[in-house]
Amino acid sequence: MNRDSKIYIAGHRGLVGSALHRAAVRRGFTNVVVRTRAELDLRDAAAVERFFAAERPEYVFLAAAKVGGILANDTYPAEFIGDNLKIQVNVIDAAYRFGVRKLCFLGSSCVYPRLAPQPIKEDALLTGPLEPTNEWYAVAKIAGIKMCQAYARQYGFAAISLMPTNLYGPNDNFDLETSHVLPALLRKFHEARVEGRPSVTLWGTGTPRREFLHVDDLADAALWLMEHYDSPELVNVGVGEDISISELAELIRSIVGFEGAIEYDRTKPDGTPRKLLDVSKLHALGWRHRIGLREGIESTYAWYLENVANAARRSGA
Ligand code: GFB
Repeated sequence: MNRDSKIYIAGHRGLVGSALHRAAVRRGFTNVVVRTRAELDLRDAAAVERFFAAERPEYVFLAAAKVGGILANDTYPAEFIGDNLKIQVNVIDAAYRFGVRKLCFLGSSCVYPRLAPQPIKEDALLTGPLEPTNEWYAVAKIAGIKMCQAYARQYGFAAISLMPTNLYGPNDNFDLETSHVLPALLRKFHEARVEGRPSVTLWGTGTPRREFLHVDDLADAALWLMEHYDSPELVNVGVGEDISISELAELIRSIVGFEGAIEYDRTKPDGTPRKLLDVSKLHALGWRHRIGLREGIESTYAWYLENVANAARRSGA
């Protein structure tokens, strides 16, 4: 990619897309195209067609998706499969037909079987049953991977597919019903401290293990792989270490400064017991993450205070 190449970032207001946008601008890319959801509904094939015909981007990062935490996935299966399939089919097909030079597709570590051997290698894809709480999202993402591979095989279309582990950072969703665990815990501990509550209730048992990558590291990896990797075969993007949800809770509690008790609501799902990616392929290619978990959570908490908690207080909400 040249610094003046036309790059379209689909989903630039989301966690991943906004990080890609920041990273692209920081690296000196001067011709980045974005559209809000109101301007371009990516589920609308005709609208996507018109956009690609008019803009003719050279590179595409497909970071637009219907996403959410364990409960949102379980509650809205129709949207998690339907919206994601539509977005992917429309964008990948239009990108090929309107001459995009290369596309970066973003999947998820939940595409792998629920009980895949840990750490999970890329070749575990489609070797076993999926985790039921997120199989709708996973099936859509697997279809996206396969669509990229089919277009590569039949048409020679250059598409890479990255499988990020659980992500966190600025512009995350902090809604307690639909968010992922890390932003949910930041908010729960923060509000409990501010309101002087005696305890915080988390979901499940606290025993599942998860791996967390700061979204600025993911954006850096995606830009780097777009320039250094050229194969439709998957690449895992993670840190190579995981922690239990109860350990994560202790870490976030200490960062936020909450001194009360932690309780668990065992009626809520745990999800997959463990989801640690094998990142040896990524390391062999030459990329490693930089942001440590404590440092990343501290800066995300600072972002939350400035942009969500204090902003709500300032507006009287
Ligand atoms: O991040 P999370 O919602 O999704 O939940 P997954 C991770 C773990 O944290 C689960 C526990 O064991 C939850 O039960 N947890 C504890 C909580 N307290 C909370 C809380 O207050 N909120 C939330 N959200 N979780 C998602 C998939 O799975 O991972 C998506 O559903 C996607 O499809 C994403 O792949 C990366 O890690 O279980």
